[in-house]
Amino acid sequence: MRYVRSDDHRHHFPNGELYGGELVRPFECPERWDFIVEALHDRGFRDIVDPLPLDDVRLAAVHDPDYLQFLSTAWRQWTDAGFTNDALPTVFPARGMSQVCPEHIDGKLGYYAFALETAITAGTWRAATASAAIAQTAQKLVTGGDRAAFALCRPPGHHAAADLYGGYCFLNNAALAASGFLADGAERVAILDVDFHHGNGTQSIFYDRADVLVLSLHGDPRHEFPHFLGHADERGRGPGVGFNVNYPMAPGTPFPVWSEALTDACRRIGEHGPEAIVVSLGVDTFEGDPISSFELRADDFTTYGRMIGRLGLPTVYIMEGGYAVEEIGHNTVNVLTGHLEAG
Ligand code: 5XA
Ligand code: ZN
Repeated sequence: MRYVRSDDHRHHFPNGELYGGELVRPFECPERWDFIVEALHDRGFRDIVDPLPLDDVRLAAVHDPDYLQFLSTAWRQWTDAGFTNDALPTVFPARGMSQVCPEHIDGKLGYYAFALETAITAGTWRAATASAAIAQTAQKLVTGGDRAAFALCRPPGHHAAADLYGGYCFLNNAALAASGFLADGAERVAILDVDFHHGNGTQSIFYDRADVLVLSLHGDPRHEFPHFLGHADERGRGPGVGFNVNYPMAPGTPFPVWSEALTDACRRIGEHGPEAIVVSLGVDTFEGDPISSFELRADDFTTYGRMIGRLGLPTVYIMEGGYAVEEIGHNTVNVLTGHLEAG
């Protein structure tokens, strides 16, 4: 399996993340990438592909133009306003307030952010666009005939909606890959999100559509981030009804329970009959993850990689979350290895 990566991710590393009322070192850190690369290399994944230039037209098919304009200029607007540290929102358009985008950057940050832990820095746009290009390139490899490819994206993407950022995500890499498959001729695609957190951005981008089946296995939003989306009764809208499937699970969920949900998701994917699948691969379901609460063990990642591989579909794996940094590489590569073992 070939994989796509770029050093440009290093341009995004905020000074702090707001967590538990404190500014802490961000959980989503560059070392995550280093540990994954090391594990890939150690276990024989040495076929590295550089990303192609980002296709702006396809980016604009997923994200609103005003949002892209904001993200690409946010840091400059922030420093023009006299600020020098990470750009963080302080005010949000909550219930009963105007939903019009303000002119001052302080207001704009709150307008486009849905969560406060995610800072924008001088290099955020560069890293986010490189990450998006990685996803697009991996999709191209699979459209071109590779059975599977791994997009080593950082920053991750599944929380980013058409015009919202948060949860460490700015551009929705999985949505870009899925819409790339469609643009290159596929009629049906599935996105399977196995990250611990609900992929609220991916859900919202495809919520009205029947051509992209979106399935997400995640911590119950009553207890877990992103809290305001990801319930089982969110099934899609209009022509999209039935094409969004959520599997919220309780804190402490062990692999036997989690894998039952995956079995059901795989069955639904088979029924949908997609020409390709995009896997939002977060390994923060691991029992040792510092910000998550499922109980998957290292070998479980291999087992579920096999389950996905048995679908026998062209597959792009897109890196999402995972914060047990020393184990992230091993767990990620276990999934990829399991997939290959399934043939
Ligand atoms: O998949 N999403 C994440 O891992 C980010 C969670 C951020 C929680 N503040
Ligand atoms: Zn996550």
